[in-house]
Amino acid sequence: MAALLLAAGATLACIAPDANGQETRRRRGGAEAAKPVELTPEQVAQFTKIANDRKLNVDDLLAAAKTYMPSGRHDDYVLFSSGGQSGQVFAIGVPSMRLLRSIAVFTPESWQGYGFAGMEDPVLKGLEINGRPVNWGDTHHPALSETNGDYDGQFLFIGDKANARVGVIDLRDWETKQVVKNPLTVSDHGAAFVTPNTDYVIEGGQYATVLGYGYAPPEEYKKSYRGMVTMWKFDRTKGRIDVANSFALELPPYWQDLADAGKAVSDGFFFINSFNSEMATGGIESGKPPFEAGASKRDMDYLHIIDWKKAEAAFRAGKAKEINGFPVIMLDTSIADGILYFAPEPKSPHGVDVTPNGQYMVVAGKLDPHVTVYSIDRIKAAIAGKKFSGSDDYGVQVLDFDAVKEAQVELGLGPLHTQFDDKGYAYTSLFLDSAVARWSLGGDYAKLHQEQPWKLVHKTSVQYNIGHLCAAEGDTVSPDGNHLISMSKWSVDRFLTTGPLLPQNFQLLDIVQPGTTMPVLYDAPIGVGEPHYCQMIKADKLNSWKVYPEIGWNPHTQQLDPNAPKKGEEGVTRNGNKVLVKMTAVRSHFLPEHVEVNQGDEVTWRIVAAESAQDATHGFCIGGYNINLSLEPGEYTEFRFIADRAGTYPFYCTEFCSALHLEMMGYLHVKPQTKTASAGPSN
Ligand code: CUK
Ligand code: CUA
Repeated sequence: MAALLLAAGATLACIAPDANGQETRRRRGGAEAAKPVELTPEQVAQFTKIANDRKLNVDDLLAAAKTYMPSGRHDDYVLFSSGGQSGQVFAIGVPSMRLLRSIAVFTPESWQGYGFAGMEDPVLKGLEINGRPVNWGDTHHPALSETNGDYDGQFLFIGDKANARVGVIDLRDWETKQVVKNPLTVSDHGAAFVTPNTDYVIEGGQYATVLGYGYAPPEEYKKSYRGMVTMWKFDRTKGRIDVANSFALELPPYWQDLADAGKAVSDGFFFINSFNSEMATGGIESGKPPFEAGASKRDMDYLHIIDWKKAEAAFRAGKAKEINGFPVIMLDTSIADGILYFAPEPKSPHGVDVTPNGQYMVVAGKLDPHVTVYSIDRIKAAIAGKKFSGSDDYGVQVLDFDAVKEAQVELGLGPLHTQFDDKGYAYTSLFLDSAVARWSLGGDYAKLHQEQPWKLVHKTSVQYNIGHLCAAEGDTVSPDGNHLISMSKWSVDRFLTTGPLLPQNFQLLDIVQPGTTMPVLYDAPIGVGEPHYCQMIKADKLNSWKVYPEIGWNPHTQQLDPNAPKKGEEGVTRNGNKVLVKMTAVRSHFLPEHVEVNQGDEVTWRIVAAESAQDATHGFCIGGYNINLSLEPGEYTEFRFIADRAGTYPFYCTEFCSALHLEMMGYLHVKPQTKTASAGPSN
């Protein structure tokens, strides 16, 4: 029996992955080479019966045919979505809408092993704020790295609104490498957005505070509170944000909202919409107008136009002032150097999105049924010609609205965010209408479509209350224009009830046909967090590793680690009360299988997954010590802990890796300090 099991284990271990791979390839090849479908009368009858039994109409059948992925067939796109308050990022295949992976960013996640590698987990350490572990995040806006304004598939950034942090994910292994905390503000909103070559990752603020974690009472709001935007320098070779070469700009205490970088003709600028230029300070409890009223009084707020190349020059010229140890270009410098201008934007807008050619900036009305379109040519001309309508309370010059405005397009109630396709259309989410509006762009885009420029073309209802939307390659210089995701926030009546808390609803819309055809094809419930934004990249742009490049690879340094134990080096050594464990993991055993330490020892444990077959992942956990690792093929991990509780601790592999996976275990023996002490959890 044992021999049989061993044989089975060996079969699974050595042959199965290859056999699976071959099988998959064969099936895919078969599907690609398939003859054109011709339905026999019997098959038509079968379809008709199924459709009628399941109450499906022809549109439903078409939607199914457009989204169904046969087993083994890969999706065309990957959607990287914010996981909202889960602190994670989700990767979803499009058009099938299948969840491919979750990536822990601001919230440790035990399956991936992130956050459960003892005291030295580098990403976990990065979550500390002022010495306090802050192990969650409110992820909002993911941003794929770009080269020449096109997604390059190398990195993904995402902002944490609650704690003003930016996470960096390396798309070679889809793991979080770095979390940076903004030293100026407690929370943010306009993160993350990248410049067209990912020179900088933009993190805009939102709720104004006293920069650098300062204090002032609300009566001193105008004098002491400030907004900010931070330009995080990205080092592509290191795959890390280079904090030492990053800087921020002080902004008036309006609530900066979303950002978008200019591209092509507008490269060198970025744009931030804002609200609460009223500088309302709320106070409903003492009879003052609540924020929701006070911050929506004025007819106009300010689109922030920032020349980041000039800002970079000012920073390099030493013109920044340090706040909480971080360089900040103060408002007077931004005004004097022509870094910052404002353009009026109607009533508490939301979102600013730059068209693929970089020519136009679209700001959605939120409380106004229009989107307002600005042109970079007009903005540049107005700055050069000094066409100002005045300045704000802080001396920032405000460009004349009519001089910079290209068009206003009436779309419906609650416009929020805008995306683009390859046919000269823009798509705007309408929160209150619960619809996606398709409208026609003008200028150079007018020749791509048959519509009148700057006109609403069509609205498709979504269910319900859409926030962001996302088109295929929709933030690049060349969007694909076939799939669009509606990130619907309410899903009442769409799915089975899951208690009082319902999932969000990602709805897939088909935007291939121009004009008024734009059907919803698929509803995908998202039962984790309230995601805000996502970006969709062509799957073949991702060059992910199938296994780590070498056995002994350290994912934090992305290189072979000199400390990684090699086969034959396994064992336990001691130096005083410091114990070093060198371990390898290979189907289906750990070596060594017994590790003996004394209570109170400081244990450093080095473990390598000595595997090179794709998906031959092991786990490693020690119950009671809060340790769980994911050991992907080739991966090396070091973790440390104090063996402060005596007892006998089975450690085991947490991934079903072979037929003898249950046997892939061992014991950590922690010998009690004194002979009288009893071992175990009751001690
Ligand atoms: S915000 Cu969520 S719907 Cu944070 Cu991008 Cu507009
Ligand atoms: Cu290794 Cu289960």
